[in-house]
Amino acid sequence: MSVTVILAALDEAANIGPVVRGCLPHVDEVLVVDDGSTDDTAAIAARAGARVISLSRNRGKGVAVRRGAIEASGDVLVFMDADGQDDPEDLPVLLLALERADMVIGSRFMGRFEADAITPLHAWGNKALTRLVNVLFGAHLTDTQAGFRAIGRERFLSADVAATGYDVEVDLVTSILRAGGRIIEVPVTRRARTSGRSHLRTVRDGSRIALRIGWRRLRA
Ligand SMILES: Nc1nc2c(ncn2[C@@H]2O[C@H](COP(=O)(O)OP(=O)(O)OP(=O)(O)O)[C@@H](O)[C@H]2O)c(=O)[nH]1
Ligand SMILES: [Mg+2]
Repeated sequence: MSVTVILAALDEAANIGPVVRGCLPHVDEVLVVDDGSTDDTAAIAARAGARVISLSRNRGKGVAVRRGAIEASGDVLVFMDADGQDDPEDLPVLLLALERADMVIGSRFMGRFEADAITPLHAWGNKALTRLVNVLFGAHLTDTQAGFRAIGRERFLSADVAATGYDVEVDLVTSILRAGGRIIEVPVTRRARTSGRSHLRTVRDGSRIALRIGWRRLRA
């Protein structure tokens, strides 16, 4: 099975090089979807050894993730953050677990957060959103919002994933749960962002994700 790591990236020039170089020894392809960055993300990623797709303007993480899945050459996809918060050394654990599941999530809450990797508010918000998914979809997950995931490419492409922003994680999880698929979580280490800033806007994105979870349940 060939493996593609997909890095959705927005203005991550300061972080993306080491992430690409860290992933390359573990996989067959690293695909960066540069989403209208205004810095040198695309050039630095390409220099580090990634294949780069540059979108002409910023369309959101969900759009970038889907575009990456369509373009990837691997049979297996691994989605990771491009800001260095996910550790490429955790890749083998996710890939091994995928032999027993439809999707594997790298759970930050089963693993650990390094110092300054998350604010107390975001930790609370992530747990609340996870609980909402568990209650509405009868699941027992610990980290439904983690972007660090492995899934077969065909399985991803057949999933009902339409969200354009950070709510893309909800669509993927709920689509698999609704289809009776198996999701396994493995513990990962979540690091602090070394440079740049998070694009997540707590209230706007958090409420959008919560609404998306409710809407997906109503449609189920
Ligand atoms: N393609 C694309 N990627 C994005 C966009 N917004 C964020 N990302 C990427 O998605 C990943 C996670 O984004 P962050 O803003 O760090 O959010 P987060 O890590 O979930 O939240 P924090 O814990 O606050 O850092 C990073 O690799 C970003 O570059 C976007 O609009 N388009
Ligand atoms: Mg981040």
